[in-house]
Amino acid sequence: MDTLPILYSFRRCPYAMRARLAIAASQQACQLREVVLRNKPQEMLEASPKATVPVLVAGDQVIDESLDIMLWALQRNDPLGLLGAESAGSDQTSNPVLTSMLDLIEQCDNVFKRHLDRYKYPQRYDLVTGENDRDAAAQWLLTELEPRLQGGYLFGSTLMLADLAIAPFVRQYAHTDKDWFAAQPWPALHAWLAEFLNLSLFNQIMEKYPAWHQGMPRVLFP
Ligand SMILES: N[C@@H](CCC(=O)N[C@@H](CS)C(=O)NCC(=O)O)C(=O)O
Repeated sequence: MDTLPILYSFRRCPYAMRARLAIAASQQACQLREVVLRNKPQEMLEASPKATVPVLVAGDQVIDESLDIMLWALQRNDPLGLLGAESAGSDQTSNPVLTSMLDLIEQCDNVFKRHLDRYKYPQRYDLVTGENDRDAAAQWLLTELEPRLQGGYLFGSTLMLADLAIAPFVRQYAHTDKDWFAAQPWPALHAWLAEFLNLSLFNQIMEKYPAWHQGMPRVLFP
């Protein structure tokens, strides 16, 4: 068990959620270390001085970007075909679906996330209200996600990497003002988010764990 990879995680962080989703989907056993962001463990900071969660430590390898953790896990084992059917064990660049998914995820992490933060915490950005950013983020949801979701998921009729990588951020957006979100005429997006929130995979990764400290019993994940 000592050799199991260690995942530093924070339950409510959408980046950590996407990492946990991919690790759970890949059935890769890890030791989960729940982090308190204002009191990060020294062991995590030594592994990754950039000090964001999630961080995965697997032997000598330290992976401290959530998307890289997803790819690491799913390239080892992808029983749900989340990377695209032909990708198992193959070169990422030869998988056009994966390339398109990575492009959409990059837009989420750059364009959508920026507006999400400003919508959720306008005072941190010296804004009187977050409404302009709420609307700019909505524009991205409408033009980039809603049309794609006609098949049920972002890349067709089955759950894939992009759904797991993006849904935690849309969840955060929806929860910022639930009534406003529910009133928007976005049927496919509403159905997709509701289904994501109902996934047993999602409920599994939202289990609560006490904050980790050296010496406490290991928490096996998933
Ligand atoms: N690009 C990073 C971003 C991770 C990130 O920003 N995580 C936040 C929590 S949601 C964090 O750890 N922030 C540092 C802090 O709040 O101290 C990734 O994809 O893993």
